Amino acid sequence: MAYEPKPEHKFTFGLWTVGSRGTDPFATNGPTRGPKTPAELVYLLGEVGAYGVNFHDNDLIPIDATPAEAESIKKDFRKALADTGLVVPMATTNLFSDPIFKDGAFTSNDPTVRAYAIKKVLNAIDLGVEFGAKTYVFWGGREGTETDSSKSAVDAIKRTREAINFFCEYALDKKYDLKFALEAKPNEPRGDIYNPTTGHMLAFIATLDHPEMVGVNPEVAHEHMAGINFMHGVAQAWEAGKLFHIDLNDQYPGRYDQDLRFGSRDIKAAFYLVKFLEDVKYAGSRHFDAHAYRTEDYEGVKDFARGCMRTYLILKEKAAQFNADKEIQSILAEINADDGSMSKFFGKYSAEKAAALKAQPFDRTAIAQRGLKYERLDQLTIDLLLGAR
Ligand code: GLT
Ligand code: MN
Ligand code: MN
Repeated sequence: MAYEPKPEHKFTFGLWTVGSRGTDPFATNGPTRGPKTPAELVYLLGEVGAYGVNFHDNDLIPIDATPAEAESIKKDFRKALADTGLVVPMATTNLFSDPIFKDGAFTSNDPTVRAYAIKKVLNAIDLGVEFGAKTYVFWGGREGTETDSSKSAVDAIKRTREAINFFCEYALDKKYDLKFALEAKPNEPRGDIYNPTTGHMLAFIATLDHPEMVGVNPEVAHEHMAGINFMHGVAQAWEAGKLFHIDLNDQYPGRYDQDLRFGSRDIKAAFYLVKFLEDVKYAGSRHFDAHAYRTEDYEGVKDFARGCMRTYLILKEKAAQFNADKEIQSILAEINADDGSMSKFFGKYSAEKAAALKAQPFDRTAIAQRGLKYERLDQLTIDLLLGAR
């Protein structure tokens, strides 16, 4: 079967993604899909061919479950994993749904909220590790403000740093084989969220006690909400050795957080992203953090999940086609031509090099007049994506 998902593709979904019941802030009379248990969602993911399933603590165990209820849910979930062969590569904590987090978790002004949040994460880490998670995500959905009269933005960063440092030490103390991935978002549900982009997160990570344990989990929609080029941020994270996880979906800029099916809005951006991940041989999960339209029943949810994986695989094939296309590659070779005459000016600084460079004449006008063939290159890419090539 063409574009069939296989375990080696590492396609994963969150319980909260295929488990989304088609609600939104205006759906006050209720969702359009009935509830499914975590185990039922694992069977659904097994049916569509996913490799793994990720969860928040409370996707699996409701926040007010009794210990006996928790045990029985875990038992059913474990059986579903064994029956389907699905794995749990990533886990995370819900620090945003409960009203206690209305003004943040790690960044709340209330020390009892901050302490509760840290306790909740410690338990959630144990739960994730129990099911084999090797990556632990932090998305600070409520870590922000509507009014900046309320909080110190510097204290917010300091408190977040202290919390992440604490979790790193906890994982080391427990000898967990775990790394952490920080996920940025500019706004929603808060008016503004701290550390709003992947770039902010990368800068923040460098200030931690154990920066080697912490990377990023960039999400397509979140960077598109910020109006920036997602692939560029992913490339920067990759180059810094910090691309620990990735959340794939889609999003129209300037709108609410849509979490659309991967590649359903900006095919060109999705293509460059898949091409990047495949070219650099990114080995982590391809996690789809998206959900089906409110219009769908669970058959539609399967269509949605299959569609995410299918589009990824089609774009992967297109990336290979791009790399093998003689005309595209000859333009790229021409653009990147280098006769070596400038090599003596690059690399490590020396006083001689600087002096030689200052003495070197450049025909600025002639250089600027050279056409770069990017129109042709882009149209060839469009032809390829539209199947006209
Ligand atoms: C929530 C959010 C996502 C995060 C999840 C992890 S939860 O659905 O919209 O972007 O990745 O906490
Ligand atoms: Mn996400
Ligand atoms: Mn999102």
